Amino acid sequence: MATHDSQPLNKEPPIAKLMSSFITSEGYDRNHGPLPSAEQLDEGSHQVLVDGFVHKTLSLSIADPRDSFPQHEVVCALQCAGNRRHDMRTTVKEVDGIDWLDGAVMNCRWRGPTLKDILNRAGINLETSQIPAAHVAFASEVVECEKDLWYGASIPLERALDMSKEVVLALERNGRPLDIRHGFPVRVIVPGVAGARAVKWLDRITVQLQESNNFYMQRDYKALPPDAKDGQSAEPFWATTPPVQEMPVNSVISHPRTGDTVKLDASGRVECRGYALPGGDGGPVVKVEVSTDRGKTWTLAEIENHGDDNKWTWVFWKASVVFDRKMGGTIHSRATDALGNTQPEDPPWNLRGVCYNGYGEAKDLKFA
Ligand SMILES: Nc1nc2c(c(=O)[nH]1)N[C@H]1C(S)=C(S)[C@@H](COP(=O)(O)O)O[C@H]1N2
Ligand SMILES: [Mo]
Repeated sequence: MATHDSQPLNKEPPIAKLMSSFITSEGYDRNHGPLPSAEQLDEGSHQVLVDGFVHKTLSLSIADPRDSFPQHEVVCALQCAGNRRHDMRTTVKEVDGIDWLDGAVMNCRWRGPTLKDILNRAGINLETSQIPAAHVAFASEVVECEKDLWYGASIPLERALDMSKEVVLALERNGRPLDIRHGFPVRVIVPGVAGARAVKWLDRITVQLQESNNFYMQRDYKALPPDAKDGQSAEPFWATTPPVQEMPVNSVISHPRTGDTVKLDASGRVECRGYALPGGDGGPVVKVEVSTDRGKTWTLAEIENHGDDNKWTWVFWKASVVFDRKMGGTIHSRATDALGNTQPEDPPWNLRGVCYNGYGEAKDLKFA
């Protein structure tokens, strides 16, 4: 594990371990405050309040979402918006934030009631014309965070009400009750959307007319325009830049890695591998290409068969590439999803280094 911090706990598995299975058992950890203790999270007494613009305020025990709503299962990638920040700071310029490599992502099977069913039980109390601008806010007041007294985020109400978006209140991860690290007893899972909105240790759901006012929604997790160069010049842009929601299409090369010595076979080939992620609602990933001549020509990679529903999941890919030693040892990867979203070569730099999705890259390769 690359541990970026232990207090709060922020760490990511090494890429080979992360990619050892399609469903991730040991994923990354991203915390803006201490992990709650078991005493702070008593399954018997934990309540989730549902309030705001609803006809009936609900106070749900943990047994309620489990026993009195249909359970929905979704396999999706959960990724920190800061995944690949290291690549933005090393290929473009310095950014502000934890130096995540490409392991701040996990692909898991989540299970619990849909947020839509919960909201329907409470009843949305808004005019039709108010719905497009409304948000559903999530909060956890269990522990104090570094920059706010609680953790919170929100998503557009329309996403929550659209069954095809599969927003769930997860009680289980990979067939087991959540563990504390990943949000026990209940967390939000919003497929296609930045992990920052997947509030752990959830205790409140509010239908409201504006975004969550939590620090991590308003003053963090925004792709600020390039004119925001430092803390001071960023000031006016926090209010005018939307919070990150959908994550961009992406791919990374897990083998070989930058600086590796690779063994070419008799025909000058080497096998490379990696993962790819769809952009927002655009999944599944339908194409991954690799290039050893800095994007002049591309070779189609083979996408592994992971079953028939990969709308929200990552996919693993592999390709055998021929090296022209004169071109030097660099491989790039580029993913495209079903909606036609494709990785750009050089996405715009942003101060917080979020949503980096430039071509996947393994460079400075040496040949054996
Ligand atoms: N209550 C709470 N929820 C939270 C966070 C947090 O610090 N506190 N971090 C968020 C962020 S930024 C991410 S990327 C994911 C990380 O989830 P994980 O720790 O299960 O990997 O949880 C989100 N939910
Ligand atoms: Mo995150």
